[in-house]
Amino acid sequence: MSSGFSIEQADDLARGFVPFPADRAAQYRKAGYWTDRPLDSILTDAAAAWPDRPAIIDAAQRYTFAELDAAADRAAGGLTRLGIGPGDRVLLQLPNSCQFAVALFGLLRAGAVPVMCLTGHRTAELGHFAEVSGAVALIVADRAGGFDYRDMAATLVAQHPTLRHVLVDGEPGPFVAWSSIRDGAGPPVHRGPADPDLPALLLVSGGTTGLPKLIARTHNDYVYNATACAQACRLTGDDAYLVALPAGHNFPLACPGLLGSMSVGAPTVFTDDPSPENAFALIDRYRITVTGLVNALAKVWAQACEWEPVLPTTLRFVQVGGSRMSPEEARFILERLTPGLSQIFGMAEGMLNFTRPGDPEDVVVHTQGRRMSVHDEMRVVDEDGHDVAPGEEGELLVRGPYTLNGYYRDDDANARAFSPDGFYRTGDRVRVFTAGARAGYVEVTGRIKDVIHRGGETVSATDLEDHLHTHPGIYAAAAVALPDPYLGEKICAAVVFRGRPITLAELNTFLDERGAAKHARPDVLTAVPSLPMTAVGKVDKKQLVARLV
Ligand code: OOB
Repeated sequence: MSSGFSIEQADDLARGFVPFPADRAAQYRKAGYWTDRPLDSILTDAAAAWPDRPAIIDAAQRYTFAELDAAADRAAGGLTRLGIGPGDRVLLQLPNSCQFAVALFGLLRAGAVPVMCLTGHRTAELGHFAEVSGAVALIVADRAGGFDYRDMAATLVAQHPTLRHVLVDGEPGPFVAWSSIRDGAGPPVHRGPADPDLPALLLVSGGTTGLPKLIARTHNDYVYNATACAQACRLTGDDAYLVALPAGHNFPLACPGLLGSMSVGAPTVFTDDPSPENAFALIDRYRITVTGLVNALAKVWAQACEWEPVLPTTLRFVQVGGSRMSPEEARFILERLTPGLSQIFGMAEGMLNFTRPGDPEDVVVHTQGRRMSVHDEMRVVDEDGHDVAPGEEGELLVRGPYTLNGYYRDDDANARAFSPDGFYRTGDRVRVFTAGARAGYVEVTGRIKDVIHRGGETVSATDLEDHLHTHPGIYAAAAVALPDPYLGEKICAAVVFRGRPITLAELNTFLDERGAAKHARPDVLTAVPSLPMTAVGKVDKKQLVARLV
C-alpha cells in the first residue's frame, strides 16, 4: 500500500467537514462499531475471502470479487496518472451498471472522494455539487435513458473551471474514455486513507425543497452503516441483491445494498430498468432474494403480480422506504408482492430504522421499523424543542455512530439543522411506540413542514393522504397547498385514479364516513395521470405545486 494523504490534501478535504466529537468517536470505537478500516476494505476483504464468487452483474458484464478488486486497483492507477489524487472530490454519475462499482472502488482506491450523484440530476444539481465540493472531475455515461450526458458535461465544464476532467463510459465525444483510464497500461494503485474519520464519500440529501445538500460520510461510519445493516437484515452469501433504485442513493448503496451484500459475499445485480417485466425476469434468472424499492415502485410491482407471467418468488426480503406508506399500501404490497416486506425509514444523513425479518405483521404494516443501532440516540421534541411525553408525536432528532454532524461546507444549513448538543433535526414528525409488540418502533406521521395552513387551521398533508389511500378507487394521492385569496392556502388533492375518477362531492362523502375533520378535506380535487417524482422516485411536491398553480 502506498502512502496516503499529504497534509494539504487532507486539509482541503476537511475544510467545511464537521467531524464526530472525540468523546462519541471513542465510544463507538470502544463498542466495536468503528473498525478504523477504509471503505474499500469491504471489497479487499471480500476478494480475500471469496475470490471466485460473483460480485457484480449487469446486462453486459460480470465480475467476481477478485476481478473487481483487480479492476479497482487498475482504475485507481489510471485515475492517479490523470492527476486525480487523495482527497480530490469527483462527481460520479453512472447508471446502474458494473462500471458504477468499478468507478466507485477505483476512486476510493485512488484516495479520491466520490460525490454520489443520481442519474436524474441535471446541470442545476451537478453544478451545485461541483461548486460546493470543489470537484476536479466528473464521470458520466455517454447516453442513458434518452439523455446525452456529454452535452450536460460540456455545459458544466464551461461553467465550473475546477472540473478539469470529464470521463465518459461509452463513446467519449470530446472527452476522455473511461475505458482508457480503467484499462490503461501502468501500475495499479491501492492507497489507504490517511484518516478513517475523514469523508470516504459525499452523499446528497433527499429533500424536495431547494438544491440537495452534501453529506460527508466517513470511512468508519459508512463501513459500519453497510455491515451492520447487512447483519440486521440477516444477509448471507446465499443472498443476491438487486439494485433497482439509482445506485448512488444511500438506500441501494449501503442499506444494505451493494456494500452490505459485498460484506457477506453476496452478489449484486444492477438494472437500469425497474419495470416489473424486466425486474421480475432478472429476479428469476439470478435468484434475487433481496431488493430495496421506493413506495411507488413497490406498488407498481405489487400490481403487476396480477398479470406478469414470471413472478418474483425468490424474494425473501423486500425493503420499501423513502416516503411514508399507509397501512393499506403496506398490506397491498405484503399480500400481492411478498410476505417478506420490510419497511425502512432512512436518510442519507445517516440514521436507519427498519422492520426486521420475522417481525410480526402488525409491526410490518403499522410501523417504519426500529433503529439499527442501540447507539442511535433518538429524541422526539415539540415546537419549542422540549421532549414530548413517551409515545407522543413530535419532531425526530437523532445522533449516533453513522449520523452526520453537519452538512459539508454549509454553515447556514448547519445552524438550523443541528441542536446545540449535536442532534440532527430530521424534520420528520414521528411517534415512538412504548408498549406491546410495537414498543421501540417508529411511526413516521409526516414532515414537520408538510402542512397546509388553511384559514386558521394547520392541516397535515400526510393525514389527508392516508385517508385518500384507503379509497378503493384511488391508486396514489398527494395533498398540497395552493394559494387562496380568502383562506391563505387551500387544500388540493392530486389523485391518480384506478378507473373512473370520483367527484369532489363523492370524495367528501367518503371522508365524512371515515370521520375526517371538516377543515382537513380537499377544496380542490385534480385528477392526474401520474405524480411527479424526484430523482430517486419520491413524490416531488414542489414540482406538483408548480404544475398545479
Ligand atoms: C431515504 O433517504 P433520503 O435521504 O433520500 O430521504 C430521507 C427522508 C427522511 O428524512 C424522510 O423524510 C423520508 O425521506 N423517508 C421516509 C421513509 N423513508 C425515508 N418517510 C416516511 N417513511 C419512510 N419509510 O429516503 C432512505 C435512505 C436509506 C434507506 C431508505 C430510505
